[in-house]
Amino acid sequence: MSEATKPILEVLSGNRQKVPPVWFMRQAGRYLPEYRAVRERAGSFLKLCFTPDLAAEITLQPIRRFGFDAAILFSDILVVPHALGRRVSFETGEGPRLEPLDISDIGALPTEADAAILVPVYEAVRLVKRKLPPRVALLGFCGAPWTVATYMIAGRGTPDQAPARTFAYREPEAFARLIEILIGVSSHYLVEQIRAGAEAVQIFDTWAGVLPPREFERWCVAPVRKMAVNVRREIPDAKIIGFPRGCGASLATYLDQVPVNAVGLDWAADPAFVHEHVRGRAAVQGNLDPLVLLAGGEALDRAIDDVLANYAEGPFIFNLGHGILPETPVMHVEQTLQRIRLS
Ligand code: 1CP
Repeated sequence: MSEATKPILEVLSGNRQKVPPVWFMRQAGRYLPEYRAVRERAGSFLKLCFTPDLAAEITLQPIRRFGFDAAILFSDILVVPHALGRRVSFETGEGPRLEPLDISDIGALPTEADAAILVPVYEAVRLVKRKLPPRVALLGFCGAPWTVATYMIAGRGTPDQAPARTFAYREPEAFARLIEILIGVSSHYLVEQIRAGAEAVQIFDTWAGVLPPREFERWCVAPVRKMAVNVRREIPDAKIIGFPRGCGASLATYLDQVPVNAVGLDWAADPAFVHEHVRGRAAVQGNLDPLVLLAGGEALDRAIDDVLANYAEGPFIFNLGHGILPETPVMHVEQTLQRIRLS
């Protein structure tokens, strides 16, 4: 079966599918008992990311269980700082920890990733690709420079990204250097994932929504635009999904500047705004509230129907508005897929 017959790739080429293809952000992860079992045996999260057999196995788990239309490579956005020589660790139940970056560290950062560190990621892509059912597409990903920088500066996840926002106001030149390094390294990382077999890539800008418009343009829009241009210079028909989470009406600016094939919406997006500003320019992906997926029942059915009514008449990929929560019952994911596919 040729690549063109994979429903997600069709949508990314602008062709609406009668039954919208579906995948979920963080579809491989802690809500799955089979993930928890592998994670317990492996011990460390980074060991999962950098052991191709394990990363491939975890990537395939939600495909086997639910039959999603895309597999997303199991890894994390923070492997990039790790490959730039920053210490990264993942404490169970606490999230990631990095050594916080200060202004003197930025001057000393390498401008290229340690290639050997990322090789196992590309090997995992190759392994998954060989084992995927023919209709299922393989997605690669990375974090957008702004979002990755927020973790590098703060050393951890923060509720409002205050450390990076403050740093960017006080030290714009040093911050710009950090962003430029991340643009270069992340563009190359995506190109290598595609060369290894990823059929589309998603750029996660999870914390795009905390910036005022001027900063959003400087630290989110311009860098992701440069990344898309860099990737397409190497791979002209590369399929790119942008996910500037929480950016509200600034989505129009993002789409003016960033040449993405699809844009991921969070659950707060306004359908009328999306119709006016997104339709005809990019496919839509999203945007079920992860909390309604967790809650289940009739509220879930109603929310699925709303998402379909709002977006499925154009090129559309069904997804969540952000990652699946670890407490989500597996049954609710099954309920969702059944309802979409009967629609
Ligand atoms: O087992 C564990 O304890 C680790 C939990 C976990 C998992 C399963 C983390 C730590 N990362 C992941 C996998 C992951 N992360 C994927 C895999 C593919 C998938 O199934 O979707 C992806 C795409 C990511 C991307 C990622 N990591 C983002 C962007 C998307 C998003 O959800 O916002 C971000 C912000 C991260 C950082 C990160 N890594 C892990 C956690 C818990 C976090 C968030 C930390 C925080 O902000 O507090």
